[in-house]
Amino acid sequence: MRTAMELAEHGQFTAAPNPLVGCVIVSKACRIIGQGWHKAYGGPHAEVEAFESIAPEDKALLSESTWYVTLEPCNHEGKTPACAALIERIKPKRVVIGMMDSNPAVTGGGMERLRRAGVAVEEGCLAGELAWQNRRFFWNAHEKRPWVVLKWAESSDGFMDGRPSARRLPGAGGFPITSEAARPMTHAWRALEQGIAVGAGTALIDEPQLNVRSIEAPSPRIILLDPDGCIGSKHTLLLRNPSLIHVIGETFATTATHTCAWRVSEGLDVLLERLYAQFNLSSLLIEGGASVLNDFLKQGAWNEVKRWTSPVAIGSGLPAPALPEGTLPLPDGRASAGRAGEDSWQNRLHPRHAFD
Ligand code: AOF
Ligand code: ZN
Repeated sequence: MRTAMELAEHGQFTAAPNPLVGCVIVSKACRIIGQGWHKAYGGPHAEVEAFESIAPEDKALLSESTWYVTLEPCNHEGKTPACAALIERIKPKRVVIGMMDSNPAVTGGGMERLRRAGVAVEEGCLAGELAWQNRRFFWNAHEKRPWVVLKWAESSDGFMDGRPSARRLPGAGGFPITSEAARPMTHAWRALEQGIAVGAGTALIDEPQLNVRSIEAPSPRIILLDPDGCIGSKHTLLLRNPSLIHVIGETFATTATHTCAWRVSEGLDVLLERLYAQFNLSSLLIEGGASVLNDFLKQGAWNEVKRWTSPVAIGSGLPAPALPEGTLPLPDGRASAGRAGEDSWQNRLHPRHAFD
């Protein structure tokens, strides 16, 4: 199951909003004869990939095989046929399932179908670690909203930007806090989430690109939080990103193809529910600015914080948000802090995830 979990991780930049799923098929003599993972949304599921990886001369071993799958095999026709139907047809000896699928179209049904077909089914293997691996997927199913990661970088004395407010004007550009060594990790943090959101102020002042550059991975979809309609149609984020979602109050006009109507007074819970319902966004990285980050913190509308701290003091400027009280380290001994060059990072969880 651990091998299956490691395989599943290969889908980390491409599977969303689907879960990460891995599958290992083992012969009666305990030899791995097939393995696969769910590579991309809309593509073949892990079980199909594993089945198709089996060498022709090993096909005869299938009837006595054991399948290790990190998630309950699906029992529904989605974008691909039901994996439980494939396994039912093959009728292996045993299927070991990491966790039940929380998708209402599946939950328990896949397991039930296999049992009815005479396959021995065991469920609940490495469940704690798999719950973390698929935290976005399970959170989406239960809460009907994206998993939210707040990200910022601050100086050693707690500022996000050293300039006085009079110099933080449209087009002024970003104010780098971290050094070059932090870049690959910063970009991996972007690639891990399906959407990346910034407020109108950051879009206007920093003119960020918000894409993934220093690692090989697709860029997340941009969400521009502009409830007061401050961003004109000529802004480069709008011009360069046809998939951008412009979150804007109903009374304002936009040239964006994808829009989400929202007013600040409705609160962030409503925004998150709307983004999930309209765009099936499984996760969001909130990149700033400070007031947007503070709003998410104040309203408790977040799951993880990822924060860089540089060793350099800048004396004054825009205060960074405070890390809330009671945040938790990541579960199962995963690193919740580390360094890249001179900069250090922290990754903390919302106190509500204590069960993890
Ligand atoms: C599996 N194995 O590898 C994955 C599963 O639209 P579809 O057909 O791709 O179905 C997506 C749903 O299937 C997803 O919401 C989840 O319930 C399940 N994912 N199931 O047996 C896999 N990725
Ligand atoms: Zn499936």
